[in-house]
Amino acid sequence: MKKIMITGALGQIGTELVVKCRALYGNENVLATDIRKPELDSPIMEGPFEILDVTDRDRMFELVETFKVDTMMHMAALLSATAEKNPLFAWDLNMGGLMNALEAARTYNLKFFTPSSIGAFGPSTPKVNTPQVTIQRPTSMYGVNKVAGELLCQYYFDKFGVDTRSVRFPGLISHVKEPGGGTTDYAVEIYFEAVREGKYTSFIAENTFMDMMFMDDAIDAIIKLMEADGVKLINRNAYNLSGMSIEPEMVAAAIKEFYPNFELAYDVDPTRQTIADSWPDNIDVSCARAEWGFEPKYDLTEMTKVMLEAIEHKDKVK
Ligand code: AKB
Repeated sequence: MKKIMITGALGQIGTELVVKCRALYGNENVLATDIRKPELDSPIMEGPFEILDVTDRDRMFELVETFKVDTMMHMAALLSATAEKNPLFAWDLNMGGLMNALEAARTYNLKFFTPSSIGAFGPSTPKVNTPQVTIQRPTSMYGVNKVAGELLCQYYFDKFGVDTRSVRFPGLISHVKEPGGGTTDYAVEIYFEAVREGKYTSFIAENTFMDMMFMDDAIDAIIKLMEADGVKLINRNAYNLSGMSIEPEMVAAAIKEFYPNFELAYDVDPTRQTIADSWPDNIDVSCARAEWGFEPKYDLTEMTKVMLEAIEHKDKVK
């Protein structure tokens, strides 16, 4: 990975992935792209940035050529709840963007990463210890996009020899950038509201278990997978990943260790609850561990401490 292009650079994952890649490979070697322009004081502006609508294939190819890209990390996508509100737009953006990025990878011989999700599973998938290879019949548009995306990536690997790699991300928890439009977003909002309001109303019901992971572990996993020996990657599209399986009461209990008066209430959103109910409670990550050494560092307690401290600090320097 010498010249990396990242799409969706201003998104929840992209924001931190750009910074980490620049620290590892050099500021000038990581081209950040997004449909929106970053704020002038954004860390994204510390290296090359270009506007890119991922559905514009000519512009994407032009940037790959001009920047002499050898690795594409395609992060631009709509998340599950937003996709469910506008399924046609989700199909056009999620699938159109992915096809363009895969075509760029085929044409210019790029190494390729794009994330799949626990959203690629559905109600008929085994809910507990969900295997790497199992039934994938999702019932959300986002899930349909993710399954199609996994298959497309595998197709480009088998048919054209493109070095595609992917992971099924769980909900990702970060204090740097809040997510937008995901089903797992409650697990981020709860920390911000705990610090700012001392209470939180969850749109996901009590006892709804979903897999989650701290963003640092997610970014490390992307780098580790991309640097791994390709010969060992049997399940390259896409690996189950998780750092913890949690439900709202567990997060509240962890927060109460630091904020004893924290209060959790519920006002369940039917759309997001239906999606959450269709996803696994916890997935089996043994293939990622065995094939490329996936090893998340953060559990709920450690993550809670870091999240609360970071948000407190952020608010103080504002
Ligand atoms: C979402 O909730 O849509 C995402 C995901 C699990 O893919 N965070």
